Amino acid sequence: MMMMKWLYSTNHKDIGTMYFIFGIWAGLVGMMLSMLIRIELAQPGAFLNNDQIYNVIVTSHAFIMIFFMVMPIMIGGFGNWLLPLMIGAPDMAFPRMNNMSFWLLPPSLTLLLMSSMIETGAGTGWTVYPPLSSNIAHSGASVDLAIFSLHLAGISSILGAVNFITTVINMRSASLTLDRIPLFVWSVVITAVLLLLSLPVLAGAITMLLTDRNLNTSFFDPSGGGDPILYQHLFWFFGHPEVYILILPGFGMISHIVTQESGKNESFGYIGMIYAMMSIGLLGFVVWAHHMFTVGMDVDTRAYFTSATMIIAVPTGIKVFSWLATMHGVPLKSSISMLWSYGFVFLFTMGGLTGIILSNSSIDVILHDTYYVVAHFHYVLSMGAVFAILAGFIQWYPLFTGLTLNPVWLKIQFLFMFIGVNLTFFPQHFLGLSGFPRRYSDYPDVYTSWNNLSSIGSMISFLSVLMMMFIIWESLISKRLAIFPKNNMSSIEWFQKLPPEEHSYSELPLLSN
Ligand code: HAS
Ligand code: CU
Repeated sequence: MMMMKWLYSTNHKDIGTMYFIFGIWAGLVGMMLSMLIRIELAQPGAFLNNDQIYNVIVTSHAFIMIFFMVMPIMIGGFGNWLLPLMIGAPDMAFPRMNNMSFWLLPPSLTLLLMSSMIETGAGTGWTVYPPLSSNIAHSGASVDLAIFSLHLAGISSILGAVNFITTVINMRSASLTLDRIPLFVWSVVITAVLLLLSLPVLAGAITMLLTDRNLNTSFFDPSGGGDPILYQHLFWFFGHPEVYILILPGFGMISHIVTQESGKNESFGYIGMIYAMMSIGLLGFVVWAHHMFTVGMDVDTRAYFTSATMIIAVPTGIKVFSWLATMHGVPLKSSISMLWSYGFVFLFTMGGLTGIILSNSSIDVILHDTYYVVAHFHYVLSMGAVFAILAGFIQWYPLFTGLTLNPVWLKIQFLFMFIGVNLTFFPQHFLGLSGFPRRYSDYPDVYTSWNNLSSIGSMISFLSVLMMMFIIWESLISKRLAIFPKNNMSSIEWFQKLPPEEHSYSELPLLSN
């Protein structure tokens, strides 16, 4: 039965495909929520007329984009599809656990959506800080459902992480020594280690919050000897590694695409790239309090977290300059996946530089909880992570489907999205610098112009996403088969003609680095 094929699937490609479909659907929901945010903020005065609802929308937007769009697509979609192929493994190490990782996500997303539909919703922000998230400011079951949602998503990711790590350790072909494993595979393994070490801490924090809310513990309640700052430490010990979880697989994909499209055999500084990702992963665990500079931290602790954070610019710089060096010396190529890669390198670096500015504790005391932070993380996410996803999707679409996308339309779509996201998020730097706070639904007149421009930008990005959906739909109905230049065959012919033992994916020009 057709339904059983998907429900019971143990095949890494089918599971990868399900992750893509799930992630794209969640991405559309997340985008709708973001449009509501930009409509509310397009001009002074109320649109929703309810600040709690506004905050619920902001909270679900973040949760959905992080846990149900970027992570499922990057790790679940690209990881499942590409990682076994790139290491010559027949499938993942634990195929049935792989099925469970995926199927935990729909119930998790359902719980999150339900939390918004009952009572007042969880208007806590994705950080879920007490006392706002405690049972006085958020009575009712909404926050509890959001916590359960995170529990399930966390279990899904931990199982996935175990699976990827085991697969790469046990199932790679004998010739793949550690210094030959493709960079995308390295990036997923490092991401998996980060997940494995950070998610249990989040699980602990939200479970303590759950018992504070329902069982009269007081981990985070000073009236019972607890401390709300403890929650912030636990959350950010997870939260900072999480932001690298969101970008590292993208780093891996960009390395492959840049190398491939520049016609080189390997990435510039391949070994350095591995050490850079390992350093970013390691350092990511010792910088968490740069999110908490305003809690009343002593000056030495501030100095430490500022310096440790800034050091991450070194390995990240190694990555940026290695991508540039990989592109160096050959004529600039304007294939679509390469356009997204140029965009990625440029705009991710912009977002990284504003991160360095925020890492200065004395500056952060001014900018914390303003739109400057919002601008920073949308440059590294909406233009870093999302650009990497689009680059990868376009690069490997022929492998996934055997079909081709219309390159002319894709180029126009890239232009729309490039203009849209920059128009949306660049003005947010100015808003932040002039003191416009995050998570507020209204503002005085002075902030109107930049907010209005930002909302117009978001409409342009919205249009570009509609264009992308049309381009994919057009490709699926017109069924133009992809031709692999090496043997001049379509992917279907290629599979049919070769005996299975010769299905070596290194034959595929699309994967050959
Ligand atoms: Fe960040 C807040 C600092 C990278 C995501 N970040 C966030 C939030 C998110 C996020 C989601 O220190 C908000 C969380 C919330 O809801 O409150 N971030 C950094 C730094 C880096 C960084 C230093 N962030 C990321 C990535 C993300 C991400 C990657 C997701 C994909 N971030 C912060 C800080 C806050 C913060 C503060 C808290 C703000 C607040 O008040 O709440 C680095 O990893 C970036 C390294 C990359 C580069 C660019 C390439 C490097 C080159 C080398 C030369 C550059 C040098 C620097 C030597 C630096 C090219 C020179 C400096 C100049 C300014 C010229
Ligand atoms: Cu951080």
